[in-house]
Amino acid sequence: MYTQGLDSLGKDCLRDEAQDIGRLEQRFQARIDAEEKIEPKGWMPEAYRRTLIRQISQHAHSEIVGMLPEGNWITRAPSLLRKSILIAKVQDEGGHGAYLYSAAETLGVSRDELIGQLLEGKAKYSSIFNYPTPTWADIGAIGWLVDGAAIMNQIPLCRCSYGPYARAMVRICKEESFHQRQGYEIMLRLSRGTPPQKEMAQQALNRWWWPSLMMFGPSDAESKHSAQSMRWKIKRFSNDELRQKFVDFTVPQAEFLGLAVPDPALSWDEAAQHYRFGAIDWSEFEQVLKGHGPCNRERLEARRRAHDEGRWVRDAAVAHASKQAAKEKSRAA
Ligand code: FAQ
Repeated sequence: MYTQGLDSLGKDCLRDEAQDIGRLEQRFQARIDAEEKIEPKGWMPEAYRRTLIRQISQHAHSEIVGMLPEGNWITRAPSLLRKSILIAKVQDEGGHGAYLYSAAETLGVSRDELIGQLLEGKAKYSSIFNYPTPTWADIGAIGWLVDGAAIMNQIPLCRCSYGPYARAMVRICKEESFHQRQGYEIMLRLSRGTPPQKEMAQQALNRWWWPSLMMFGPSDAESKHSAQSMRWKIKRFSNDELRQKFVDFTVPQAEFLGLAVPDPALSWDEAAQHYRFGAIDWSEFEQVLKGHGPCNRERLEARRRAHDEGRWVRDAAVAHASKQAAKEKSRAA
C-alpha cells in the first residue's frame, strides 16, 4: 500500500481545527473549486474518500473482469496478427486494473481487501462484462462500443479532482483509444466482407448497443451519487450527458459501416443537434446489477478460479521480495 497516513501538514490541520470539520470542509471545497488536485496525504472528508474508493475499486474490478469476454477469443482469433493484437489489448486491460488498484490503495485500503470484496460477490463491476461473446464480431463490437463508451466516460476523469486517479486515467485513455480503433477496424473489415460477415457484425451491434448505453449508469434522475460527485469534481458530466455524447458520436460511425443501430426510435433532432433515442430497458440493467445477467455467475467463477490458481505466483513473488530484502540488508550491514 502506498500510504494511509496524513503528512505533517494534514496532522497540524487536524490538531488545530479538529473542532471545526465544517471549516475544513469549506477549505477543501474551495480547493476543488479552484481546480487544485487533492493528494493522498492532504485532508479530505471521509465521504469523499469513501466515494473514491467505491468508484475506483469498481472501475478496477471492471477492467479485470473485462478481460474475460475478450480473453475468450484469444485462442480462436482468425489470424496470428489478430491474436497478437487481442493478447496485447487484454493485457492492457489487466494493466489498467493494476494502476487503478494502486490509485485506490493511496486512499488507505488494501488491494487484497478490494479483491476479496470482488471474489465474495460484494463489489460491483461494470454491467457490460456480464454479456457473452459468441462470435468474432463481438470482439469488434466490444472494442468499438465498449471501449468507445469507456473513453467517453474516462476522458473527463483525467480532470478528476483526486490526483492519483486523474493521473492513472491519462495513460488508460490513450490505450483505450487504440482499443476503440482496433475494434472499429474489425467491424469495418466484417461489414465490407461477405454478406454472412456483414450479418455477423450487425448481430454483434444488436447485442452490444443497449448494454453499452447502460454502461453510463442510471438516468440522472436515478443516479444517487452524481450530484455530490459533480460538486467534488470527481465526475465532470452526468450519466445522461455522457450517454448522449456517446450516441451522437457513435451513430455516424454505424452509418459509415452500413450497419443499423437497433433502435426504431432513433432520429436526428436538427434543432437540438442531437440524436434522440428510444427508452432504455432499465429492468435489464437492474437484473444484471443483482447478479442475474447472462454471464454474472460465469465471470465470478472465472475470477475465483484465476485467483486460486495464481496463488503460487503471488507466494513466489513475496518469497522473492523477502529474499531480495534480506540480501540488501546483509549487503548494507
Ligand atoms: N454497472 O449514482 P450512480 C471499461 C452503480 S471500464 C454496474 O450513477 P456513480 C474498460 C453504481 O456503481 C468500465 N454498476 O453511480 C474496458 C452505484 O452503485 P453503488 C467501467 C453500475 O458512481 C473496456 C449505482 O449503480 N468504468 O469498460 C453501473 O456516480 C473493454 C448508482 O449509480 C468505470 O468504472 C454499471 N454500468 O456513476 C475493459 C468508470 N452504473 O456503488 C475491458 C468510472 C452505475 O451505490 C474491455 N466510474 N452503477 O452500490 C464512473 O464513472 C461511475 O462510477 C459510473 C456510475 C458512471 C459508472
